[in-house]
Amino acid sequence: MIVDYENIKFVQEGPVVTLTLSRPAALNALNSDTLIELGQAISSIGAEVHEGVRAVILTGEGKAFVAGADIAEMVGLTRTQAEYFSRRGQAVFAALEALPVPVIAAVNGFALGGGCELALACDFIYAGERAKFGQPEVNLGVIPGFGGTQRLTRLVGRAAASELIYSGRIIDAHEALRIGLVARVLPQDELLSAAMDTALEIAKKGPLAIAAAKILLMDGADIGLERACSMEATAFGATFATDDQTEGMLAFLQKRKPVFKGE
Ligand code: CO8
Repeated sequence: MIVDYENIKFVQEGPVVTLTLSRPAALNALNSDTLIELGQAISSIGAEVHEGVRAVILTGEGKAFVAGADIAEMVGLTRTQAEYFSRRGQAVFAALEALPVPVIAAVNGFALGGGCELALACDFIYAGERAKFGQPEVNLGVIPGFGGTQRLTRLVGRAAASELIYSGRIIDAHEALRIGLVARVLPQDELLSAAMDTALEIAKKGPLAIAAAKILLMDGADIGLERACSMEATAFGATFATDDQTEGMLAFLQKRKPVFKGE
């Protein structure tokens, strides 16, 4: 299935939706229209999860993933408008993060500023060898505004995050791997197929289990270990109230592949 947006390509192949940011003349920079479309695409995926969407791949067309929020659109914003723009972007990224299926960022090129923040709102990042990451907002006299000060710090720790955010330094895919920003670095021409292979592998698993694990990974990171482990025990118990648990364990014992229904 292909859905038409102006700045985003939405393609569903079986259980996997690929969203491609496609505004190559501005290196896929996020302007208001693109953010609105991204929000619409995310809501439509959320509504289709029960119809069999099991994973999402987010990537960019051309030499950029996303080169940031659109500077030409931001230059004249008032203080109030800038805060509103920041909150609107944060709401879209939060909706992406809250999807009950994994989202893989396949970073094909520049992921700068809001682009790096968009990748950070995904569950994990695969980087092509030409990928570049950074939070260069201080070069423009501003700070990250789409969650970067928070998500980057939570992912790579305060030392690496503060060094990147204060210096505006751009790093390559291998350095991003070293600091734990990305999960894998791939040859450029294998990036999308590797993301698709992983997405299809995820699609074979019990979707309720994946959704439960995603909530625990996200919410558990912000609370104490004891409470987080307690949440895990509750969620673990809840998986035993699903048909998928019975199917998964019986299939193992009967030496066959499970057929999960998400029930
Ligand atoms: N916004 C608007 N246009 C952009 C952006 C952008 N972020 N990035 C690139 N473009 C445009 C260029 O202006 C250029 O347009 P044109 O051809 O009309 O002159 C076109 O894309 C191609 O770019 P370049 O010619 O610069 O390409 P290069 O290969 O020479 O350089 C770079 C690529 C290094 C990526 C360079 O374009 C660059 O430095 N871009 C800006 C990167 C940046 O600073 N990003 C952070 C923006 S701020 C941000 O994201 C804040 C997020 C939070 C917002 C909160 C709301 C208030």
